[in-house]
Amino acid sequence: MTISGSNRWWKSAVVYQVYPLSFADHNADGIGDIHGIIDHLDHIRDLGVDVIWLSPVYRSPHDDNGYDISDYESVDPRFGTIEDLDQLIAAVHANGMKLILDLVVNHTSDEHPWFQESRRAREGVKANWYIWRDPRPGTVGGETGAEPNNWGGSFSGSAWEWVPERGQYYLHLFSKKQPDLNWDEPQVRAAIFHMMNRWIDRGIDGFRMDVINFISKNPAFADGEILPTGFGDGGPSFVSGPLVHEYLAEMKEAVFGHRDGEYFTVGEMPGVTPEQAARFTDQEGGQLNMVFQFEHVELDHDTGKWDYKPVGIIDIKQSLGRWQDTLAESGWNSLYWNNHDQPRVVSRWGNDREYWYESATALATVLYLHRGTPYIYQGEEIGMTNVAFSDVQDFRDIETLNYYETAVNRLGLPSESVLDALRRSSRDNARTPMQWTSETNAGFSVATPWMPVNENHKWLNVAAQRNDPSSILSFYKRLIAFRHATPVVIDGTFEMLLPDDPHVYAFRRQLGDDKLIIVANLSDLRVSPELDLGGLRVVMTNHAQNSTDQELAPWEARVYRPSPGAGSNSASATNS
Ligand code: TEU
Ligand code: CA
Repeated sequence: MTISGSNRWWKSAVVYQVYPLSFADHNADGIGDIHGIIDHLDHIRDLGVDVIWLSPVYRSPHDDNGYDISDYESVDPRFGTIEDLDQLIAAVHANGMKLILDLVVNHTSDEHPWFQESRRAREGVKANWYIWRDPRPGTVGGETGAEPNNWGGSFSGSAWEWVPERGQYYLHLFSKKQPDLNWDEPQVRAAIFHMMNRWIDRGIDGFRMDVINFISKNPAFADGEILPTGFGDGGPSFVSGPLVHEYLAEMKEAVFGHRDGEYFTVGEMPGVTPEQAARFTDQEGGQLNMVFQFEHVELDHDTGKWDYKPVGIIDIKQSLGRWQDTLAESGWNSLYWNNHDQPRVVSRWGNDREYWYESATALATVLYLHRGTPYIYQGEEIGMTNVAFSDVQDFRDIETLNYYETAVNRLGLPSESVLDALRRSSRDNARTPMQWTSETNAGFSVATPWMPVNENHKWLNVAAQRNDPSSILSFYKRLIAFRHATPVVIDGTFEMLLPDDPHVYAFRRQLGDDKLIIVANLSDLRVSPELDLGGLRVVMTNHAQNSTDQELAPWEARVYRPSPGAGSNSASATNS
């Protein structure tokens, strides 16, 4: 596989993420499963999607909903069997799409046989497969303060767990049931690459790689700066760490080097900078097709994800614009508002009350016409919203529940304000069951779902939107078709317009003589942006009355293109 070359099909692809627990339950046990996905493949195909990214379906104790894997080569019984997965791969291909699997190899489950063996003793074949460290000198292992350093884990508490059998701690950047693999051990890398090859041989088309820029840790394991949680920030020691490029280059060679054809690779990379991303995805020397960056989805975090601060349109434009600019010459962007870890964008940066349809479609228009590969998270295409759970019992996510416990019981914060933070920022906002119909359990399952459905499924569902030309779903279909049919969207340059306008998101895409001007009002006000749109006509809009007026209604979005016959110099935005 070469990242360079003319057949870069993934640049024009649109990706749809399926979170299997919450997509569709076929066998009536309340949990989404592989046959449920097969049942609904026509929905995904009819959207115009090219690639499905399937979140983990491997065997797992589900401490973190499958991101804690105890067997990389088998399917968890709650989702079905390996034969079911083969059937899904075949059905996806038969529908003209591709399938990529989640690759979670920064860590395994503590129930993985590799870890079970590693934890037994300091000697042995797998003794070095995880990251083991002695207690701090002069302390007694297992007691507070004896941890090898001050790092906290992503899901609250220390990043170290004591194992008496070895008289050592192991590192877990996520839950204590997710021990970090030791990538510095060559046998670990070989085992992972072997497993990846087996999946490619089974017929999948690539991987989404979980926290893949965390795999290489600085061996000093230095204390980190103290955060409001009271723990140290280990980030500088492992975010895009010392050998990450070498390890990913080795992976690329071992898994794809001997293959013809181009596979899809996207690395999830919290904390990655645009400059680093350009190196990871460089056409020539890069190791991945694209990365998921986190900058824009952290703009509304103050001291941390549970500490909200308002974000303005200007901030979002500055951030996404910088990513467009830095990856303009080499490298490639991925484009997302949502995934299984993020609150729903129509609730977060749209207006899910008065302007639900308008804001969902305006946000889609803006993002999906940037340069890069767009990702749609299940339910985004119908404008699914955050969920207003009134009780902590309704939440399921380990990050959410651990935070609640810590905030209320250790930090002593009032439970009502902690609940407000959960309602705003919890990952469970993304994980409520997919809303197929207005019927019981939103048509997701005939049994009681593993987590509550959003009450708004009575009016907000796929069935209600499928045949309605003015629905969010129909708009997504038009937007995706437009993207596929318009080369300037894929290959054109990107230039931000009106960077200082606090309401309007506007930009120009250009390829040869063709160009697009995208103008979207991301506010509840009526606004008149100062753009010269002479010689251009509206080719797409989310607004019922197709006005040629300069004034934009709240959340109105328009895509302009040169009128037929208009000279190529006659129209430009007044930006320069
Ligand atoms: O997420 C990586 C990650 O950094 C998240 O912990 C993120 O910061 C957090 O969800 C924001 O609230 C990946 C997966 O997408 C996530 O579901 C897993 O829990 C995590 O890795 C561990 O595998
Ligand atoms: Ca099921």
